[in-house]
This record gives sequence, C-alpha cells and structure tokens, in this order.
Amino acid sequence: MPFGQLRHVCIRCYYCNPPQTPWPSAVNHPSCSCVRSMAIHPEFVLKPPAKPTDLEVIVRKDKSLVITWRSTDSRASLFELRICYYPFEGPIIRDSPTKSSVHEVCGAAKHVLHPGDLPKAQAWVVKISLKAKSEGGESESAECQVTWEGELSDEESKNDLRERAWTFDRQDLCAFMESKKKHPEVLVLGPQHHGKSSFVNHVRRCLRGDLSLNDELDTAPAGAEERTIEAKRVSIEVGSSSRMTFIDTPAFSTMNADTIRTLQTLLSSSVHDGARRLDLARDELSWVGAPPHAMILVISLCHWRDQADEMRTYLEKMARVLKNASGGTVEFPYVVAATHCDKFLMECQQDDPCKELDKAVRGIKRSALTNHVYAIRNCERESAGNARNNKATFDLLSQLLTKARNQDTARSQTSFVQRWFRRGRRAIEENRHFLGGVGVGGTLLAVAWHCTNPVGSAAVGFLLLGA
Ligand SMILES: Nc1nc2c(ncn2[C@@H]2O[C@H](COP(=O)(O)OP(=O)(O)OP(=O)(O)O)[C@@H](O)[C@H]2O)c(=O)[nH]1
Ligand SMILES: [Mg+2]
Repeated sequence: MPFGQLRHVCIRCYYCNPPQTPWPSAVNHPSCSCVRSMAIHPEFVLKPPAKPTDLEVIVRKDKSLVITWRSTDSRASLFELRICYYPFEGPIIRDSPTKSSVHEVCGAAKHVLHPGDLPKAQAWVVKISLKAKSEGGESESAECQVTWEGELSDEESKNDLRERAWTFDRQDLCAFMESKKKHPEVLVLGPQHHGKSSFVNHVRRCLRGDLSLNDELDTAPAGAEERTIEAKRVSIEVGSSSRMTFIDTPAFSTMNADTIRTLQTLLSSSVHDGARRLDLARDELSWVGAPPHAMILVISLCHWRDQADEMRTYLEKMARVLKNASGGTVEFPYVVAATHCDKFLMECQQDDPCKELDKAVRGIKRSALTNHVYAIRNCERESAGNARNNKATFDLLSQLLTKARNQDTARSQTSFVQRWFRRGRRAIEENRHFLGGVGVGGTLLAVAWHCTNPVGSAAVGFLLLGA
C-alpha cells in the first residue's frame, strides 16, 4: 500500500490486524466477525513520521563528513540524506549545486567521503538535508550547513608565507626601523578567550614561514578560568636581522572605570614581563618607560555573532580610550584581528556565508571606529595554510606598522619630561644667585632628578635653594 493512504481495517478487531501503535481500548474487541464489519479507524490514518532532531556534521581533515542525528519517532525506519556542494564565493542557488548525492540510511549516522571529482583544497559550502521515512510518508526535512575555506599544500603554504614575510620585512619593518630606530613593540589585547595568545602563536608561525612550529604561549579551550594571567613578551625574528615583539596581556573582559584606567596605564607606559592585572592597574606606572608602538585588538567573530550588543558596547568604549590615549594627547595606533573566522564560517547557517562574514566585519569596523579589521583564523600547529588567511595576517601587520610609524605613542611622556625640564630651568634661572655655590654638576643632578622624580626633585631643589 502506498505511504500516506488510509487503510481499511476491521473497526472491532485488534487481534486479526494488530496496528503498529495500540488502539484505544474501545476497539479492542476480541469477539468480532472480521467478515462483516470493515471501516476506517480515525486513529489509524497513517501519518508521516516526526522530523529528525540534533542533526550534526563534523568535517574531518580529509574533508569527509560524519553526519549524526536523532529520531524520536519509532515509525521512522529509513532516512533520506541529501548532500549538496556549492562553491564558497559563488551565489548559492538551491536548485543547482555543483554536486549533490542522495543516500538511504537505516541507522542514525553516516560517514560520507568527499566526492572524488570535487577538488578537496577548494572552499565549499555543503548543505545537508535529512528526512525520515515510514509507511505514513516522509517527515519534514532537518537541515544544516557547513562551510570551509580552501587549503594550501604544506609546500605552497611555506612558500606563500616566506614570500609574504620577506616582503613585510623589506618594506614595512625596514621603514619602521628607519623612522623609529627601534624594533616594533605591539600590545595584544582583548576580552577573555577571544584568541589573544593563539594570535601571537599564529603570527609567529606566519612570520617564521613555518606552520609546524610549537606554541610560544599557552592557550586553552574556553572555560571559566582565564588562561593568561600575566603579561608576556614574545620576540619574533623576522628575516635575518629584524625582530618584532608582541606583548600578550591578561584579558580585558569588560570596560568599566577600573579597566579603562588600567588600559590607559598600559597605553602610556612600558609593560614588563610578568606584570599581572593588579600591577598594570597602578597609576604611577604611567610615566615610566616608553609605551608600546601599537596595539592589536583581538575580537572573536563568534562572540560578535552571539553577543552582539555586549561586544558593540565593548568595542565602542575601547575605541574611545584608544583614540584619547595618554590623557587625550595620543591617538593610539591599532588594528583589529577578528579571530575564529573558520568557526564562524563552519557554523554559519545562512545561505551566503561569505556575505555573513562581510557583514560581521563591517559591524566590527563601525563599532571599533576603524576600517582596519581583518578576519583571521589562528592557525594551530600543523594546521593547513590558507591563502586568504595568510594575506589577511600580513595585511594586518603591514597596516599596523604603517600606522605606528606615523604616531609617537611616547609623545605625552616627552612632553611630560619637557614640561619638568622647563620648570627646572626656570627655577634655576630664578635662583641663580643661590645655585652659584653648588656648581654645574649639582645643578644638572637636580634637573635630572627633577625630570624623573617630582618628589625627589622637590627635596633636592629645596636643599639647593637652601644651600
Ligand atoms: N577555531 C578557532 N579556534 C581558536 C581561534 N583562536 C583561538 N582559538 C581557540 O580559542 C581558545 C582560546 O584561545 P586563547 O588563545 O587561549 O584565548 P585568550 O584570549 O588568550 O584567552 P585568555 O588568556 O584566557 O583571555 C583556544 O582553545 C584556542 O585554540 C581561531 O581563530 N579559530
Ligand atoms: Mg591568553
């Protein structure tokens, strides 16, 4: 009998024609005469089974798919699995996939190999739909989608990274060194578990042109505990003579008055290795040592998608502090690394993941008050390289150094020293007749102390004046 049709059964007889699900007790009539009474039992109209739930896909390294689901309907005896492949950057037209296949499955899982005629190294959007089947017909279809970016072979990846690192060294690092006479120091900052330490590890692999390098910093899956609890400097050799230092910091999870003060301190003073959040919060650090040259703000695209309002407020406050660093005297150079690009694409269920990624990046640009936002996948050790990701990483670094070259983040310190120097000189001029007996050495000592330590200088000034 075709699925979905009404079945004619004896209205009274349960025993001679037992249904798959129990009938109401009123019809359990053992003493019927099957020959006489045939009717349509309303409860026995065959219905399609319920839609399968918890449809999940895992993409393995070889791009085969492990698809699992659950069915709560015992009538579902068979499942129809349809898998369609669409190109990542083309328009997704539902009815015309590049490749599609249909599988009939009895259990609740299926391992599907990547189609032999589709290049594995290319980026694909894969749509999966699943229907349960029974005598009563087909269920509604459960759907899910996975997306991944293209991959480079180990050799291609190495060559691409080394070429980019060489260009970066020759153009951006050299120009920076010429202008500042120092190796660049970059602060890496952002909320908890957004991938700050992973970003430093990733940049190190990219700058060294080797994705098989070990992690320099500890990272961990998101949990309640924060991973990085003290600032750590990682110095990365670029080419044969250049180097760049990245300073990984403990998370800045919220932007309240305290964290804003700590951030202001970080942007106006040097950060020493091992500094914990409490050390960073001490205001007197503000005027000691030169601050970093620039900052990379790390924001996860998945957090941006899931906690949009919270992230928007966070970025707006952060941008305000950065644009008014060192008491409003410095516009601190920064760019944004929008991490977890791979996870964002993999989990995207919209028809055009590429467009969704663009939309997220545009949103981050608006809130972070900069156009310099780069969608990045932090490459883990031994992971496959990707041309778009390599380009985004080096574009970010190049843009950062260009901004840093054109800004003096220590300007407020310079003006602070200059201010004290001017005051000291005025004091000397005004009290020249007292200072005559102390000599030039004493005067210089007083001025030097004056510049670095206001309390000490006041004491020496007092002594000198008294002498
Ligand atoms: N898929 C994916 N995972 C990432 C990416 N970046 C980081 N992760 C993972 O996210 C988790 C947190 O990364 P961390 O680098 O420890 O993050 P963090 O911001 O330094 O964390 P705290 O120091 O605790 O604030 C780790 O499991 C990383 O492997 C990325 O771009 N893609
Ligand atoms: Mg960390």
